[in-house]
Amino acid sequence: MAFVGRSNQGSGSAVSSKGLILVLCVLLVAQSAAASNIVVGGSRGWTLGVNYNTWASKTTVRTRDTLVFKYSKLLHDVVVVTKTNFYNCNANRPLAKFKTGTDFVKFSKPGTHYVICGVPGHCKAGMKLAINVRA
Ligand SMILES: [Cu+2]
Repeated sequence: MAFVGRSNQGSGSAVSSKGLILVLCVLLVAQSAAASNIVVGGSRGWTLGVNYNTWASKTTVRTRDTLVFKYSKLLHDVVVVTKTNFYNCNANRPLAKFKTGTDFVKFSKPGTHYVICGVPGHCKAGMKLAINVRA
């Protein structure tokens, strides 16, 4: 009697292990296909003193993802610009502009997109992000 009891218990836990592995596989597939909110600069956010070239080189962004710019709206803003205006740090002709302090920016076209801070001096000091967005 005692032996039969253990045997049943053993086969029961083997079934739930397989079930667990199946659930984990489904979760991994779902996660890789899902859209993500990606916080620019990670825990540092959008601010002075962060190297956004380094951050961008370590970050994969896809067209389904949303970039989140987190910053103090008293100190900074977010200006989407052309390539030329990016290299010149010219925020006068924005393609888009945000200033809430938590801005959600989605680039629906693949390619390199350019974002700078429009506060005078900040772009030249390094608050500029060129991000390659993949399809
Ligand atoms: Cu700024």
